[in-house]
Amino acid sequence: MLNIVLFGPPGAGKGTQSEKLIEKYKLVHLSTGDILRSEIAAGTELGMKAKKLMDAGMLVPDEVVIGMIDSKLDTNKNAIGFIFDGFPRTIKQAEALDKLLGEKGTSITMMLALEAEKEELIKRLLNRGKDSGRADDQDTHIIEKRIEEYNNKTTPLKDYYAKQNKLKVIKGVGGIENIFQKLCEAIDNN
Ligand code: B4P
Repeated sequence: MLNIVLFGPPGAGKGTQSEKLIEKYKLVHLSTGDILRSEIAAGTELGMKAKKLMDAGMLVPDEVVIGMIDSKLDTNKNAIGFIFDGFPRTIKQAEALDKLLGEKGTSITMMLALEAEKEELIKRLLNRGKDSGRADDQDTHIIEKRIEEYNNKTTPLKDYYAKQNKLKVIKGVGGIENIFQKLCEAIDNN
């Protein structure tokens, strides 16, 4: 199986590049952000709890997102691989993912880490906020909180995957097509 963790700060291009990668490599796209937003849209209890945290730019509890991924892995038993977009975001989530995949006889192939400067991230997210209706994209302070959460809780994952020799860092600035080509090269040369 080809199992990719697409990694990066909020606005780095994870969602954007996932769309292109799933089309080319026929992988199943698992975005915890998208799953949480669909729970919010459906008005579930989980969604309502998550909304408060997401609107404040904070991470949702590990148990919640781990449970969501567990059930999605079960409903996609015949997949040839997965793109994990926005998951894992903490060491606890990464350890849980390794365990879940191990139980299914597979593992993470690589982490592709997109990098971009804070100013660029804020600009992109505020721009998306004009149309997306996402509360977390419309306020500079909330965006800064999301970046702070990323710096504190999520960046240690780079070391986690580097120690397993699975980390590939890609510059996430420039044309979307150009970044996509760099991601494809990293996958094809693996
Ligand atoms: P996510 O939905 O994962 O979203 P994101 O990090 O904000 O954005 P992404 O990186 O996918 O956006 P993209 O650059 O593609 O998370 C939202 C919230 O959900 C989190 O804050 C958290 O509360 C919660 N959550 C999700 N997963 C969780 C987990 N595992 N644990 C705990 N909590 C979790 O797009 C941004 C914009 O940039 C777009 O408008 C795009 O068009 C533009 N763009 C992309 N590439 C560009 C480029 N090269 N040049 C110019 N613009 C570009």
